[in-house]
Amino acid sequence: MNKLIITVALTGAEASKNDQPALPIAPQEIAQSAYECAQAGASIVHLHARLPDGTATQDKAVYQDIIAAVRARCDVIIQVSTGGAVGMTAQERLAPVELNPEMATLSMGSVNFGGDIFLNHPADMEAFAAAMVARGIKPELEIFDAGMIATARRWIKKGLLPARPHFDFVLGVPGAMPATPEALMYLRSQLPEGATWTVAGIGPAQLQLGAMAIVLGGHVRVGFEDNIYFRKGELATSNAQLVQRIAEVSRLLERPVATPSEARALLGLT
Ligand code: KMH
Ligand code: ZN
Repeated sequence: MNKLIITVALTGAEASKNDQPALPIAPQEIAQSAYECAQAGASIVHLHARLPDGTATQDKAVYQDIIAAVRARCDVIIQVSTGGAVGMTAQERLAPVELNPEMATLSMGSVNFGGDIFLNHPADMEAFAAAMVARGIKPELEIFDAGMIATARRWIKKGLLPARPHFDFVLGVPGAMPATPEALMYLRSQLPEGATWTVAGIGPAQLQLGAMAIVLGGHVRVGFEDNIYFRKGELATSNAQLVQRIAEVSRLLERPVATPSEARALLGLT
């Protein structure tokens, strides 16, 4: 079986320092967290940016500061968010792509998102995909519900997305696909030929579905964006603590963890 790629979603757009005091917000905090996670076994960092007051932003300059601070510390694969936060315009969301990161997320459809709607108009998504392809950025296709894989398959056929796509199944968002083993197995059964996949379980499912993915040959995303707890009622002390745990589970299951350069080879990054 391939080595395990661990992605860490360090910050997200939703949680605050009130919810999780160790949430990294400032560029230097995010970079330090990225470094600790890389030491613990993460090979991809999924980045969101915040303003000093904690508000989510897609400001290119803030992303640039974060990326420079991460790069000064380690060689982890950088994946920027184009999801941003609910309510942002498409133009705002696309801004960090201009920094030519190795990867960027691409949400494959609209979905209820807790009490909000995470809107992804097909025309915007197509423009996002074209911008990534033109810049040689590998998209990570964010799948919140089953129909989104069907969209991805159609788009691959039409040549709008690269062959050998990489998917992220985000399971357990209230309003979207639940974080159940059955949901994961169904999504996996729908993947196109040659695809790689990772799973981002929300809350306690981060560990449970992560363990499933390790056994099934998929990859795993952990981190505060999706889960701020180590176990029920106990906040995690850091993103790195969550990375350490999933890396340990993988080693116990005899699946070694990929380094960033091994992850680049697995994902076909140049
Ligand atoms: N914050 C969510 C509304 C992504 O990063 O691409 C969207 C999100 C997805 O976080
Ligand atoms: Zn995100």
